[in-house]
Amino acid sequence: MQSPIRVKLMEAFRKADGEFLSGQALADIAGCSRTAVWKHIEELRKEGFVFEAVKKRGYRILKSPDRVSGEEIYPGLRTRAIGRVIEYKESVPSTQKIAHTLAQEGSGEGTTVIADEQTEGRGRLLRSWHSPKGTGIWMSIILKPQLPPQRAPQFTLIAAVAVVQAIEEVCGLSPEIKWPNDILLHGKKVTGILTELQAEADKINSIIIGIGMNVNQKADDFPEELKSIATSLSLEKEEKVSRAKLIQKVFEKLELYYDLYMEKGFTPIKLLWESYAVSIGRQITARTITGSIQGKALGINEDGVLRIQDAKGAIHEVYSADIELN
Ligand code: BTX
Repeated sequence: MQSPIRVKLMEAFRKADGEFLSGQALADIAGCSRTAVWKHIEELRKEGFVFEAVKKRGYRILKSPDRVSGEEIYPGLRTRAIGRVIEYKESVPSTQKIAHTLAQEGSGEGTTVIADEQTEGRGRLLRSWHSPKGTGIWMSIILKPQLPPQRAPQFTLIAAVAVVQAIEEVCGLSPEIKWPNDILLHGKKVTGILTELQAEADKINSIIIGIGMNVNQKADDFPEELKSIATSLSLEKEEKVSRAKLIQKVFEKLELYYDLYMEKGFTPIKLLWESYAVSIGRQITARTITGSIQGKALGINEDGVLRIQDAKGAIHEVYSADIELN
């Protein structure tokens, strides 16, 4: 648990947005003495925060370390449920595993596991997800919609729209979506989404949305086999990106579209998703576990299933596959 004084101080600094706050104002906001404020500021300095202190004006933050614990994310977070409880871990095998356990143990909707590093990050179909320390966003969000399990795949698409819009707003970049779960920048993967389920025959207990975002990796941080297919936001933007700010925006967008989906159904999400999809209208090859299908991607149906028309005019509905643009 973070000290409540510290949380209040961080919130005040976040709101001040680089402006000075006097020692007295900080003491009033945090409900403590000015000496206590000073002690907390000294502690924060040791952790990598850079403060400017000026007589009669007070303190302002010049630089914050790029961290992803609740302390950085709670201040200023404008959501009802998503990200309101954050389980932060420095290094774990996979945030998905922890989120599954938390969901089973009864953690509430919106609880999110975030790690600074994953040593066994997972993709779909037992593939691995490269999740090096201090560079990306590796997180798993628990949702508990009262829906039948068949609706679960739509959540990958809801999350994809949320991630694309968060990247647009925070970084000013324009990502595209490759069905079903890849977010691309200039044709290279910048984010992957893995949606998993805990369910009974007729109802979802929990959906675990795993989001892996490459944020501040340099080209050399990627292993050889990923160099030609993966990129990071900072490589594309050519400057460092605040992971905490981006996480907040993903939470806000995800909640917005989750609420919209629960209220109005999948149609508005489908329209948005299609507006970002790179594969629609193109010739593609879809490799499924049972074989490959070649043809034109027509779009997705109301369940989020990809529709492909082959050369003979037959229409195939694909639930899970890897897509190659021809
Ligand atoms: P996917 O199966 O679509 O993609 C996995 C493939 O992507 C790998 O086989 C590899 O080729 C490539 N890849 C691996 N790591 C990266 C990377 N960092 N950037 C770009 N490409 C990569 C995608 O699965 C779903 C990924 C979800 C990851 C999150 S992170 C938080 C949560 N915890 C966890 O273990 N997984 C999820």
